[in-house]
Amino acid sequence: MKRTIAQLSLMPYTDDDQPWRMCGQRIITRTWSLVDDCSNSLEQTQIITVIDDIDPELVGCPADVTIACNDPMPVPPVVTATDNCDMSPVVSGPVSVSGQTNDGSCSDYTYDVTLTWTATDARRNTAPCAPVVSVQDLIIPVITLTGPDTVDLCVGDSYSDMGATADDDCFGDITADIIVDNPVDVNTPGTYMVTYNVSDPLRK
Ligand SMILES: [Ca+2]
Ligand SMILES: [Ca+2]
Repeated sequence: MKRTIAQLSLMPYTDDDQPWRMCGQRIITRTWSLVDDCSNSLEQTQIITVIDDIDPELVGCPADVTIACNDPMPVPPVVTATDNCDMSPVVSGPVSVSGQTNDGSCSDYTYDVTLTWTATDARRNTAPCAPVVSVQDLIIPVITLTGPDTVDLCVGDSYSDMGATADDDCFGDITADIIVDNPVDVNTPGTYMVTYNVSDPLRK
């Protein structure tokens, strides 16, 4: 009796299933054994290669964060990874790249720091994680009067403004940047308001 192709394909087979290798692939050698009614046999092997084409996933990657210029830089957390095939994907990093300058510009004080972790599985599929720490000037300067809050004068008295100082959390002493609006006229009776205004260099 002749068997049909469909019937032959139902014959049992054996697999030599090699585990996942360092190169991230699994090879199955499938051997088909056919025996007809007269004990004539035939073996045919089939090589099945299974590859890993799915990237690993990082666990514990921190989110972007904004901090003030005098805040301490956050301590990088421990970042791990999982993978669909590789039980021990490699995590490298963090690699820190800072945009901070040292040339007297605003980016000396406000800048981004990018921390990059990379997970790599045995197949060399990779997944990056690159949160950004943004260092910003979040606090306005403080003005301190050098003289008293109130000055009483008689018409004709001599008067000179005693001024003020200004300090910023990022830029330090910015007294020189104070703009004074002084409408005092000692020859005209009245109440005058002297105004001091300063902006830190980022808000000019
Ligand atoms: Ca994978
Ligand atoms: Ca400031």
